[in-house]
Amino acid sequence: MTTARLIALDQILFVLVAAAWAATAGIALTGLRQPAAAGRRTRLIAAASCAAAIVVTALRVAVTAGLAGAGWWFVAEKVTLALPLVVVPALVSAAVSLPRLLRGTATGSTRIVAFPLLVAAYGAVAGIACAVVISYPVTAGGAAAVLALFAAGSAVTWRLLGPARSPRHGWQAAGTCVLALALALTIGGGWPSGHLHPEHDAGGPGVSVDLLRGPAPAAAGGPAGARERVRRFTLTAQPATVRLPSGGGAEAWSFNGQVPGPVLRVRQGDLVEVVLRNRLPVRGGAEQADSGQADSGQGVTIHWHGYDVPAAEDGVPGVTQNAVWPGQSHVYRFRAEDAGTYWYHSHQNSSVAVPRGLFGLLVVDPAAPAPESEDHVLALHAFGSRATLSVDGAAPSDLLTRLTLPPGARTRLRVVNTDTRPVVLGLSGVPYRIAAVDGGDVPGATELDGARLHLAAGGRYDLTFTMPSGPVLLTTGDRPALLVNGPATPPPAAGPIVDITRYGSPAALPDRFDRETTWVLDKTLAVSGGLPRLAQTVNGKAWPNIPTPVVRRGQTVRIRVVNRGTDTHPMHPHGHHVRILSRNGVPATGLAMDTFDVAPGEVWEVALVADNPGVWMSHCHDLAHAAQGMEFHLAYEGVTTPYDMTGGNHPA
Ligand SMILES: [Cu+2]
Repeated sequence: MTTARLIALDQILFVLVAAAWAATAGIALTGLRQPAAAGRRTRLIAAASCAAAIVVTALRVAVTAGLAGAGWWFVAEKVTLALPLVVVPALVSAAVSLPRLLRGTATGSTRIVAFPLLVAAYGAVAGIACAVVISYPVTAGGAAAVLALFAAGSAVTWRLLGPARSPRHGWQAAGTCVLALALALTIGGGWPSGHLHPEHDAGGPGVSVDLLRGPAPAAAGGPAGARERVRRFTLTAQPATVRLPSGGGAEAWSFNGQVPGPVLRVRQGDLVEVVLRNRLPVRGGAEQADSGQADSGQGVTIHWHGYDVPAAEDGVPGVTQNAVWPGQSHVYRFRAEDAGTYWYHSHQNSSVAVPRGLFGLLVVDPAAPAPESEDHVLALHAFGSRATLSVDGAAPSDLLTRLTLPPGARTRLRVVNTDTRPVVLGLSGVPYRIAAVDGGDVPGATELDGARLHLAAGGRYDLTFTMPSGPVLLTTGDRPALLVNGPATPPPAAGPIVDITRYGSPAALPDRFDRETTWVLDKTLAVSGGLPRLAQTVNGKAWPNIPTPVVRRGQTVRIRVVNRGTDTHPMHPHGHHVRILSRNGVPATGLAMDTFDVAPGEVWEVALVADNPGVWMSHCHDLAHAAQGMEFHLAYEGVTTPYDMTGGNHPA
């Protein structure tokens, strides 16, 4: 059974275990309070229920043992806390309560029979609480809170089951529980304090991220300076309406009035200069816009997704710049050193802004002539529930898009997933190769025929093939999205999904690491936005309380990413591509990726070479997950940022 299935089964079982013990205790108490003869049948039912509870408890132990095989991260709190709290009273119930219920002995034995059953029920409920409150690593606060409630409940129950009961005991019991919880929270250190930039203390006095800029055209100079091409673009954030061919539509935010924004197509080696202007509506009217006052409407930035630009050009509000408010502008500059397929999007309120349209495509053509005569860039994006495709920056379509290509033409389709969910791609009618992943060429890309591809949110695949005489069909999910040279339609690809981590020929990978770090992803109770809430967490904490990994320039870092939750997380470290080392212990070919999809139960190991100093955002590219806490910084020693989350800066 896969780890993901074991995680799901475990979640069902811990509810079943709690229900079974609660039912057993309830039935037993009823039977024990009835006269000896009349209660006999009820007590036998309680005995049967007890046996069933023992069986489901044993099942949960077995499932936990199975999960332990996938790694300690999946079971730490279960083995140390959740299971002992139910297994120990379950064993006592089997030894003490079960024989007595079967014998029918009742009079005077209520306390000794019912107490272990009730405690087993409390233990099982405490196990559910563990799942909500505690992630990995197990925290003293969470463990103390669960233990205190369990102990208080058990103590009060022992008292209430005793001979002398009075209403006063009830109040004492309630008081004990409240005191226990308060004590537990105090021992646990209470809620962690929110800090906006933990990396401020990391490097002491150092260089500001603001100084890590791209080259200015005037400063380019040098022997090659005279031949340098500067490509200038202006992107204006403004409202627009998206009309879908099926009849639907959406009020959008756009760059230059179009969604997706313009395709920025440059050549490797070009200096790219982009002026961002914000002409989105102002909350307080034109006066406020003129004053450039912060938080006066929807702020905008541009993040170059997958392009490892100098830190100051990375477009993250509160980290590398302030959000650009309506009426304001900002200039980005970077040299297009790497050829490939990329995209850009706003990083201010990104979980709202990107789905709403503030994105576009960036293609860097190689300096040497490309072998393909046909080269098209395809953006996948969902407007609400409508999946759409845009070809070469044209208006998106939720119907089948048609394209005509000359047979025999060497063709490259650059597929960009600008959505917040992964998509399964199928290309049929022609054998093809994945020539590039996340912008980088794949060495030794083998030919695929009928195979399907899993593309992470934010990820890109370049698919290359020679256009056949017949038609070619691209499907996204179950949807026929692009038909080349119809009207005949080939059957959709239905082959197995390619394991992208094992595609291409093996790359030379680092075998020595200067640092190791583990990110355990989960959904758990954590403080986010100043309040405890069910958050998407990394190592049990949510933004801004996730500690900042600090690296030194030149270090090679091994990052282990463990997903112990039930959601898929496309992890996206800014400013770097990581080399995939392994997935679930299976060695990878070492492809370089900037967005990698960690499915439930998976363990990925990736290598990051710290070669781009800065303070970098690192987050889940399911942007709703980022907004729910799954984002943090990766900082370089000696690099500080003058920006923070005040003034309306809000990256998620
Ligand atoms: Cu996520």
